[in-house]
Amino acid sequence: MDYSSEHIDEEFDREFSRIYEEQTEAINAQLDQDILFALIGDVNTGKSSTINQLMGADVAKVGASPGATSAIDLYTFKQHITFADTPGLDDIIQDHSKETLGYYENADVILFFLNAAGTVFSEGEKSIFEKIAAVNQDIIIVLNKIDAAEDIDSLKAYVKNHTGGTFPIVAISSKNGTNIDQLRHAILDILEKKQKDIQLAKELEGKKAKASVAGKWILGASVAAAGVGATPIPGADIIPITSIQVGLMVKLASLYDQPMTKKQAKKLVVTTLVGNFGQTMYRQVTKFFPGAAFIAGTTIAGAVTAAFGYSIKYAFEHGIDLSTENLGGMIEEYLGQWQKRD
Ligand SMILES: Nc1nc2c(ncn2[C@@H]2O[C@H](COP(=O)(O)OP(=O)(O)OP(=O)(O)O)[C@@H](O)[C@H]2O)c(=O)[nH]1
Ligand SMILES: [Mg+2]
Repeated sequence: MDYSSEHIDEEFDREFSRIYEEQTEAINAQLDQDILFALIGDVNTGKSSTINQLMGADVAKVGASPGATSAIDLYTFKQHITFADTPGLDDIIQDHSKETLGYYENADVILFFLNAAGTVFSEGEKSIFEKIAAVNQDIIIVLNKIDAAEDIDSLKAYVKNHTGGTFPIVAISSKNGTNIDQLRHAILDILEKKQKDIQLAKELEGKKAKASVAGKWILGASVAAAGVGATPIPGADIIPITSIQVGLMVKLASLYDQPMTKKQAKKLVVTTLVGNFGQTMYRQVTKFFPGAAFIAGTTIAGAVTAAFGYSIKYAFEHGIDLSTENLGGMIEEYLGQWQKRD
């Protein structure tokens, strides 16, 4: 069988163009967006350590008291992302200024920090939480320093009971990085609703942070493709799956700052759809997909989409040329492992 696009009919061509342009526009629309985070929490709860872990870069000073007269410190990271940091709860309590409240109202995401190794959800924390929740509901409760605390489940249950049970609570250690991925994913969930998630993802530094976002997107696309329920064979059902795969591909290209032309995108999707990979050069490679989890109980459409996503991620991470041969070979290898799974 032939990979080239000449063999795919005009209707697919038209639909592909429409999907590619729609997805590309949706991503480009995000790239001038500003993102405002508000960090709230008592002194030493690990606010600065957490945002440094989150972004994979030194955004804020750890352990140093800024000593500014204002209750709010602003850190801007790479032009579009701003962290409004409050150096302590006392400052918030004393400062009733409109300006401070404005930051809480306008924040895209509020990270409300609690120290698992201290008094969790004190009276002061409770009253500030309520004031903030009254103006902005996009709050993630960050229970930090779990490396230095015990019975984290009870602490989480306690916080949940006292906050109405509707806010995500993420237990982390910003000292050793435990569950930072989970926190990043909770943030992306909120930003996705505001169409700002790709903007944040693009600004993340470091392989690990980018890989965690890529993994989230690949899983989401794979679950969505499995939901479509079609097999990846050219026919009437390929359009929704193509749409999912093109969306995933342009997002990954944006995340890894790689060019992705319409022509290349089409070739790669067609390769995946035709499914005749016929390459054996990757067969010898053992553990080709470290960290590529197989999605339990997925359909072939889900598995192919996962294979597609993990292969593109792998190519971008390792500077491998995304030719149809390379992509086909990697997908085949992944699917071979998937078929042999338990
Ligand atoms: N054990 C433990 N210590 C932590 C953790 N996160 C931060 N710390 C320590 O707690 C202290 C305060 O950390 P920061 O990140 O500066 O906390 P902050 O909330 O930004 O502090 P202020 O800006 O002064 O309000 C530092 O000594 C950190 O090393 C953690 O997860 N576990
Ligand atoms: Mg700080």
